[in-house]
Amino acid sequence: MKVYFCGSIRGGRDDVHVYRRIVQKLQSYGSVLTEHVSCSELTDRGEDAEEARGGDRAIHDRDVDWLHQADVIVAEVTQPSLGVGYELGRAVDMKKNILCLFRPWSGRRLSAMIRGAEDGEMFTVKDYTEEEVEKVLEEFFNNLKKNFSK
Ligand code: 6IA
Repeated sequence: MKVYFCGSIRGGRDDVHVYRRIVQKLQSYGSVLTEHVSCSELTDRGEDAEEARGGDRAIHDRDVDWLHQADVIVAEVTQPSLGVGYELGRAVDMKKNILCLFRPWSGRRLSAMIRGAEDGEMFTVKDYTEEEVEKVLEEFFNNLKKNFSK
């Protein structure tokens, strides 16, 4: 299974430790195409090898290509990010299976365009605390596997 993980980069890197935990768990289900999103060395500043390799156009085109390849999209949406919102919009259009993870204890309110996209089928929004992240992912992937085998 190919998993595309979305997390904030230029939107701010405060939650990178949570992204790391999510990606580690996701790797037990398949290959994570966007493992770099969880790397603490990747900053929101831009002095980054990715830029040297072709800039924002190359990043965008490669990520959209990976979105097409992905079987499932998992996004941590607590830290607002234009890039994550864009990826989710594109993924909905591609009719991908999507899980959005949000931590209400952050004091933030999730965008209505994400919360309101929940459809009980392909687009799931799950409120969670950091401590329960592995359990939440287990539940989601167990259900997903059941539906895949139908
Ligand atoms: O708007 P944001 O930067 O917060 O968007 C983050 C989302 O866009 C992530 O889920 C990534 O999949 C994607 N994305 C944004 N920037 C990059 C990137 N390098 N490499 C890969 N995916 C990206 C940019 C590094 C930059 C700080 C030079």
